[in-house]
Formats: sequence, structure tokens, C-alpha cells
Amino acid sequence: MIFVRRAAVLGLFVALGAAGPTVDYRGTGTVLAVLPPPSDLHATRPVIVIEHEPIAGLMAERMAMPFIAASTTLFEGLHPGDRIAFGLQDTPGALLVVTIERLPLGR
Ligand SMILES: [Cu+2]
Repeated sequence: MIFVRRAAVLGLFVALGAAGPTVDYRGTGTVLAVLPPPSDLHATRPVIVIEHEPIAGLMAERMAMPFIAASTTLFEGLHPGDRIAFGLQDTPGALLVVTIERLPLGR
């Protein structure tokens, strides 16, 4: 019985860990450029340029703009022209892209 309870607690920690980073805003758009550092836009941090659709609670208009990404690992397999859904975390000093998911073209 004690063993079972421990296993349940461990399972809970695993589930929390898998929940991923905090996402404050969610958007969709088209990748215009992925720029690992150093780039013209940032010396030390990865940058992704996205033509994004309106982002609820943040930006009411479609526009092309650069975002700092939490990690270059988010760029794996990503190419200009890809349709993406992305998550933004509102951190001091930057709206940080913390999740990127590729969407089928035409959506
Ligand atoms: Cu914008």
C-alpha cells in the first residue's frame, strides 16, 4: 500500500514536469526567419520572425515581428514558410516564445 502511494506521488511529479513552460498568450502565424545567435537582431539569444495573426489579449492586428525564443531547440525542423502555433511567456524584458508547434499548411 505504501509502495502504491509512493508510485502515485512520483507519477504526479512526472505529470507536472511534462506540463511544460508557462504560456501567457497563444498565437498562430507563418515563420519568416529563424535566427540562431548571433544574428543581426540579437547577439546572444535566438530570434524568430513571425507574421502572426491577432493574439488574443496582446496584439489586435496581424503583423510581422521578431520574438526572442527560449531556446534554439525550438527551431529544430522549422523553416521559413511553415505555419505554426506558438506560446508566449511574458517575462521581464521580453515576450518569450516558449512553445512552437507546426501546423498543416493552409490552416
Ligand atoms: Cu505583433
